[in-house]
Amino acid sequence: MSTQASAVQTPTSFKPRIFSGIQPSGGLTLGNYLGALKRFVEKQDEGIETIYCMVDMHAITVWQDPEKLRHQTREGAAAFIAAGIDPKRSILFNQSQVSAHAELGWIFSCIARMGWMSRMTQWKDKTAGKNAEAASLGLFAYPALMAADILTYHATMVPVGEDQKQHLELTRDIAIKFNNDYGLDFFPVVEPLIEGAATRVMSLRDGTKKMSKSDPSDQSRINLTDDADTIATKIRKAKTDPLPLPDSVEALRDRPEARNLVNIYAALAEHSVEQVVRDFAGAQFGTFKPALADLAVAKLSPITTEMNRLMADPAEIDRILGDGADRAEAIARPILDRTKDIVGMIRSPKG
Ligand code: AQP
Repeated sequence: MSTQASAVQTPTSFKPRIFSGIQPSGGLTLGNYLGALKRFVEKQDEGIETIYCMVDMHAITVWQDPEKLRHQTREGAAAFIAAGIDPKRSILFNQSQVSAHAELGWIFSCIARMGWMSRMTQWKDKTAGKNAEAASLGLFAYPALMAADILTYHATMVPVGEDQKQHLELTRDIAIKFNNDYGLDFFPVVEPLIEGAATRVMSLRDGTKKMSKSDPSDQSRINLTDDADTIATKIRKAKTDPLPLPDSVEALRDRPEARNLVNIYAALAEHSVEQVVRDFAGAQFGTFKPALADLAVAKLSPITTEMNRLMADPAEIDRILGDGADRAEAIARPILDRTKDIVGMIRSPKG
């Protein structure tokens, strides 16, 4: 993909702006925290304009219980704030409150090609072994809506985990094709920001599978709502191999479970993987796992406590999301209006 990448470059006139989102399709996991949330906070603290979203319209591409969806959306917002997102400095809202996402999503569904969509590995993974004919049209079209989420703000950078790389390439292709089709430089060609030691946190039960909030096994993940004892138990029971930790990063290559735990340690401690390997060279998992559990509890427990405090006042979370939606709408609406003009749609003269 990205075959058209050289045709239209990001003009310097696009102001640096970050957009990213998380689906409230379950409780957030350590994977969401290390791959996304923690880095969202770093970007905010670097002083870049940051827009973050609970993407509830993406969540319903598979059926969600309505009460649970509302709860998970609020809980996800609480996780953002507890992890360090300041809703005054960043914009924090839920996607369905800003209709520009759906409107631009439709326009992009008409730009994206069926062939592009059917090559998406997430679509293939989520329908593997199932009847793809019975999957929702929304699940197939998901990446076009994701492109709209990003481009309705003219965002230039998107911090994500490794699993979203292909969707961001598709976002670039949609922007490039739109710009080429209409002969102008309207949408930026976004940069994925995939950084750090834990861009792909793996399941605690299978080091070859991504840690995921919708994995049927709760033992496969650490949830941001887990208490200290649960975190320690899950780490103690995490699948490993019988060897001690090696003295080089290369020696972890064919040991997916050991590599995953080392990567998690490095990301939580904010050390390099090399340093963690140096510190624990020759250690048995009986030594390493308790050290990892202590570190995970020290880093995650304050977040869980703050999430619980925030969740005691759901009306305040709704107020924060509503305020964020108003500020998001103010950025998105003029960009959507201009898109409609470019495409040839008549808008009300009343504006
Ligand atoms: N295991 C992971 N490691 C690193 N980053 C991860 N992310 C998700 N899982 C990991 C990053 O979190 C952000 C939000 O992801 P999402 O909720 O929109 O969807 P997802 O990637 O499909 O996450 P899940 O947990 O696997 O959700 P379900 O189970 O509902 O499909 C993204 O930046 C993602 O890269």
